[in-house]
Amino acid sequence: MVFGQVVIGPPGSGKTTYVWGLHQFFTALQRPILLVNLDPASASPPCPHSISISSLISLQDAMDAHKLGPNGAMLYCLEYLEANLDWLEDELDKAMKALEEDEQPDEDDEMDEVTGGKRERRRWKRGEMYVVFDTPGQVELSTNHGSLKRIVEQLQKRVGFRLAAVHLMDASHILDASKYVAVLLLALRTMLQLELPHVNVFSKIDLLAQAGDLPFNLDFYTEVQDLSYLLPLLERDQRTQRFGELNRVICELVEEFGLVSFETLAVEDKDSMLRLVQVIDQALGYVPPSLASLPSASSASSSTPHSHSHDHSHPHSHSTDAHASHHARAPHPSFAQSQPLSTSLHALSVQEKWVDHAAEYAAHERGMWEKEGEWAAERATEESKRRAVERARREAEDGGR
Ligand SMILES: Nc1nc2c(ncn2[C@@H]2O[C@H](COP(=O)(O)OP(=O)(O)OP(=O)(O)O)[C@@H](O)[C@H]2O)c(=O)[nH]1
Ligand SMILES: [Mg+2]
Repeated sequence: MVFGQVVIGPPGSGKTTYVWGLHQFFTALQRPILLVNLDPASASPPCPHSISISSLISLQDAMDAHKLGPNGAMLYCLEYLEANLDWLEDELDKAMKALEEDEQPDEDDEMDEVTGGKRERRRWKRGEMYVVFDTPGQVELSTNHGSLKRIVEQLQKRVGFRLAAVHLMDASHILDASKYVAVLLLALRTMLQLELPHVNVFSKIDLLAQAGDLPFNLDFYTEVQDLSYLLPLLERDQRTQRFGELNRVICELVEEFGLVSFETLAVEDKDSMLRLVQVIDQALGYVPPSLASLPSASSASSSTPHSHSHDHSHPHSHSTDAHASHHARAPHPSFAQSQPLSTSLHALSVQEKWVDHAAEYAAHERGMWEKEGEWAAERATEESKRRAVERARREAEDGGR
C-alpha cells in the first residue's frame, strides 16, 4: 500500500508552499516522498522524481484548443487527466522505481545539513512510499466537480493508494465571523464530497497576530464546539444581520455533523510541520519507516519564554499542567523539542506562540536558530576536517606505493 496526501484548498491558501516545504521536511526526517503537481497552471516541483500534469496537458493548450477561459480550462485539464489516468499510473510507477533504485550519494553530498553528520540515504521499498498531490485552487474541484474525487478513487482501487485530504484554509478568515462560517461550510461540504480521511488546516497561522484581534481563544475556532457564541457577532455585522436565522441554522448544521475541526500550520515552523505530519500519519494509519526504528526522545523539555497561563476571555478556559508530560518521538536532534500535544493543549500552545506572545516567540526562535546554526557549522567543520585528514592519509598511502 502506498500512503499519501491530496492537498486541497482555496486559491492562495498555501498548498504549493506546504507541499514543497513538506518535501524539504521529509527529506530532513529521512522519510520517502514523491510530489505530484495536479495544477496545470503551476510550475513543476523542483524536487527529484516529481511528476507534473503539465507534462500531459498545459492550461494554455486547453484554453487555445477549446476556446475556454482559465477556470473552464482548469476543469477540462482535470477531466483530461481522469480520461488518461494510465499516464499518471505509469509516471507514478516510474518515479517510485527511481526512488527504489536511488543511487547512493557522492562523497561530497554525504553530509546531512541538519545533523552535520553523515547522511544515511537509503533505498525505499514500494510499501514505504509516500505521495503528495498538489491541486489547483478552484474549490469546485473538491466540492462539486467529480473528476478529482474519481481520480483519487481510481488511484486507491487500481494502485493501492491510501490518501488523506489535507484541506488548507487561510487562518485570517477566522477574524471575521461571517468568513469563518463560510469556511466551516466549505470544510464540511468538501469532507462529504471527497469521503477521505480528512484534516482541515488553518494555514499561515504565523500571520494571525498581525491580521487583527481574535474575539475568542484560538481553540474555539479549531475545535468548532459551540458556535452559538458566533451569533451575536454575526448580528452586529451589517452585512450578515439580515441573515440571522440562516446563520443560526448553518451553525447548527455544522455542529450536528460534528465532523469539522482544524489543525494549524506555519509552514516555516518545524514544530508546526511535525505536529501536522503526525496528525495526518495518524489519520492514515501510516508508520514512517525512518521513525519505526528510532527510540522515543527521553525528554521533550522545550525552553519556552512563557509559562502557560491564560486569562483570555472565554469561551474556553485552559489548564496546562499536563504539558510537560508529553514526549516527542524525535527522529533528529533538531526535532527533539517537538511535542505532539493533545488537540486542546496544542491549540493553547499555538495561541500563545502565534497570537498572544508572537513577538517574544519570534525573538526566542531567532535565538534558537542562531544556536542551531552554530551547532551545524561546528559539526560541518569537524566533518570537513575529518574528510581532509582521510584524504591526506589516502594520498600518503598512494604515494608510498
Ligand atoms: N507567512 C506565511 N506565508 C505563507 C505560508 N504558506 C504560504 N504562504 C504564502 O502564501 C502565498 C500563497 O501560497 P501558495 O503556496 O502559492 O498558495 P496556493 O494555495 O498554492 O495557491 P494557488 O496554487 O494559487 O491556489 C505565498 O506568497 C506564500 O509564500 C505560511 O505558513 N506562512
Ligand atoms: Mg499552488
